[in-house]
Amino acid sequence: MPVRTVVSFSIDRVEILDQEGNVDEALMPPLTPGQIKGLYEDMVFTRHLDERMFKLQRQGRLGTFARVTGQEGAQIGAALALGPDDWLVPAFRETGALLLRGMKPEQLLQFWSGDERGGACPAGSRTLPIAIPVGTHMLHAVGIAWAMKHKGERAAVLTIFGEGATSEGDFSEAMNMAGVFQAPVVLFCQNNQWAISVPYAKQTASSTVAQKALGYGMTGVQVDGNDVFAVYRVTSEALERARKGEGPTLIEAHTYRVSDHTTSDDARRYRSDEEVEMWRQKDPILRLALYMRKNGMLDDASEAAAHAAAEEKVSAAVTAFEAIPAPGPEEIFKHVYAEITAPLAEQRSALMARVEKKA
Ligand SMILES: Cc1ncc(C[n+]2csc(CCOP(=O)(O)OP(=O)(O)O)c2C)c(N)n1
Repeated sequence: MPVRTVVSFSIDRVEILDQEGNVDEALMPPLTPGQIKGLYEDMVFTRHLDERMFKLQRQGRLGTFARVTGQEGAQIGAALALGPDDWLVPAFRETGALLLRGMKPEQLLQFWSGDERGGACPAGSRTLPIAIPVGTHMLHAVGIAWAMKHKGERAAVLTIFGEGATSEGDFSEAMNMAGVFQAPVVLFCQNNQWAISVPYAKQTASSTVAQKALGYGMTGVQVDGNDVFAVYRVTSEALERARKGEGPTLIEAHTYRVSDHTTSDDARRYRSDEEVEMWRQKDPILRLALYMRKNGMLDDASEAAAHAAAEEKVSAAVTAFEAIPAPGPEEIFKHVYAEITAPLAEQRSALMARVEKKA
């Protein structure tokens, strides 16, 4: 019998906005100038907050956190595609997406200062808390999506994770469940090239993350993650397919982690300055600003005003964060179980007795 090809595949990569600020008009999503301005302001604010958080951490006023500089286009473009009935299930590097979902910046600062009360879901928004364990939340996302399918809700789930998370067993389980049960979920991988010090080439032998979708019977697409228009378009289309019952999608947003992995890392020990500089040229905010300038939406004065407004908003958030009264020691027993277990209740009593004795 002759050998036949039973499957062959190709993966699309979507790009709309280039490094010079030009767009492919045929693919440009229908965003108004007001929406584009809003998008720009959100990205600028996220960058300013990230930079201030870094300074606060170095001053000992904030704990270890994962920076987002360079990834604003990917996560804000994706979150912008969510509707009010959709869910966001984030990992730990999603500052921009969380802000877009209504999380107050002071609450984010509270979380990264180690105060668990800051981990609460933003009120009125279908958004799960930050997930520090790599990859576990992808399963929660598929579970929510599957439940929504059972309930007949016309909404979808967006979950964001890094390419390192695709090496976890959880990724395979989530992808398999999503494919088999046609769950209305969009699995959004921010492939930022590095999982701490592990480069993409040592993470997987697959030439793209997107092609992994095919093994699970779902659509896979790669997008330029530093092109906010392309990310918004691809994510909007994937979410709409999911809402219509047309199944899940794996999106690979090709981007770069410009900063260290976290404030506890020094990326200069494992990657070159040239590589970082090359990606700085692809900066998502710079690119959007060039487009806006070409189209009469931005000039020197409005650019400076946007940065000044962002800085002011950041300062207000820091003031609000530092005015939050510190949590009491009993707080460490909360936020894990809805009802405290007997052994934990015993430990809490013992701790509180010691605290009172010392006081
Ligand atoms: C289950 C688990 N294993 C290990 C870690 C330690 N850890 C934190 S982030 C990280 C790398 C994650 O890389 P990636 O998924 O690509 O996301 P990125 O940090 O690049 O955004 C590791 C190994 C963890 N938090 N959870």
